[in-house]
Amino acid sequence: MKVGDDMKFVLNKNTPIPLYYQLKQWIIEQIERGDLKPGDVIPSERELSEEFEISRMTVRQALTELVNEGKLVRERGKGTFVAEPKISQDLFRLTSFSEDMKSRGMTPGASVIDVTVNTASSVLQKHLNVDAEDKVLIIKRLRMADDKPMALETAHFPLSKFPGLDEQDFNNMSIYQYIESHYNTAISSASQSIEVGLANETEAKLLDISPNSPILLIERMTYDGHRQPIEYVTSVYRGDRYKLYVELKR
Ligand code: 16G
Repeated sequence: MKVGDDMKFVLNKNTPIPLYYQLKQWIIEQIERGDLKPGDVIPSERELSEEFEISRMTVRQALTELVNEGKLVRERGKGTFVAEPKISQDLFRLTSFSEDMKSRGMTPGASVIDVTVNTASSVLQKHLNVDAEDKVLIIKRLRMADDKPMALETAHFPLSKFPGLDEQDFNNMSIYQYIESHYNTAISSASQSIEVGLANETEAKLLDISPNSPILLIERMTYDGHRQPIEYVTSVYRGDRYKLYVELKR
């Protein structure tokens, strides 16, 4: 932010548009134009109120709304910064995390937290269409974009359908790509539900957010070309880094 220019003329004190709102819009414009970049520091309330010749209350209202809307982040003892932009997930396209991140010019990452093979619980028998004695592979991974944690995924796969899948190393690799190329299986469709939640201590630590931060809880069932279940996943996405996008027709 170019403090030092004659800021007081940026805001128009002779219109009915509230000053806090004008300041807020001005900051949004700076972000959209790229004059303010993710991680840039925002001057203090005192500096802004002096530059713009407005009260600190007015500055605080503008900054607080921008923090609440996720455009700025406040770090205690450090200051207020421009937030990383949110990743918009298209709800009508079935993509993998790796494809999603690559299409945005980011490097996808995966760090395995836990891998287990169990007999199918009654819930998994139903979801994956398997019997009680069938084995299910459960993979818990932290997903990253450019090395920053974005989501926690717990994926369940029927091992009878994918023999040997449990022997793979799933760090930094695409499971969808592996399944499609090694098992002659097309990942064709999925059904998904999305809910809002608050991060517990463990999730917060892994995702590098504060406990009780807003998160998106996504549950997905993925099917092959014959509408046979391939995967059941529960994921926790960072609410400060994700937004959901749909194209509507009428
Ligand atoms: C996405 C899927 C998840 C899938 C993963 C595969 C959602 C909510 N989840 O994150 O079901 O397991 O992609 O990604 O979209 P990969 O091929 O990069 O391993």
